[in-house]
Amino acid sequence: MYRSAGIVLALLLLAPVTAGAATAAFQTTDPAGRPLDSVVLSLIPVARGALPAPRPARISQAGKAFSPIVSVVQTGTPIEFPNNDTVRHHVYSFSPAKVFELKLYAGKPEKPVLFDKPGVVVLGCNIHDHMVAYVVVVDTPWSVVSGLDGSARIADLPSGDYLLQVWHPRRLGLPDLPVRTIRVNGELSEKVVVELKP
Ligand SMILES: [Cu+2]
Repeated sequence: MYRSAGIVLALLLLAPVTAGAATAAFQTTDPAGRPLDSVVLSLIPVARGALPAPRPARISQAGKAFSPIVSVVQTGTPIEFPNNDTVRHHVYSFSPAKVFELKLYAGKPEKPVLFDKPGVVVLGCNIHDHMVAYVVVVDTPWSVVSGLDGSARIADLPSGDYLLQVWHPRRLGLPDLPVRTIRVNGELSEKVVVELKP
């Protein structure tokens, strides 16, 4: 009696989490099969429905470097740029997807910057030429950046058809990789090979 009540309760608790939500696991490598980090993987739903609202993001500066160096955000995401260094930074972008500058500042700038157009945004600092970061802005909340071991996963993925878009900082200036269609109706595991500039 107690046991069956427990099982019913467990099923009730599980149902809302698993209903139509899968996880996509990716393994990214270079053509030689070596794990590749910093690969941006985006699953863009083919059927355009209402998407969840973008969640705020953050790119901080510490040790005269951006962190993270590679980000992917949904179109419409506000990004904060807190400066954790004692020196001041002057963050800017000339990329068509987002032209902006945060003039010489310490601490946290007053307002986040709204990334409102899809595309690749290259960030720099006027004071420290070696500082660089990349923000990939995509029309989907389902995206991820691969880790040092080349693995990445996207959770809570509703069933349906998606376009898999792939990007890497060392592909700047190269033609976009072909977009692949992926059907999600359960757990998914994909290998992704990325050719880089020599
Ligand atoms: Cu700087």
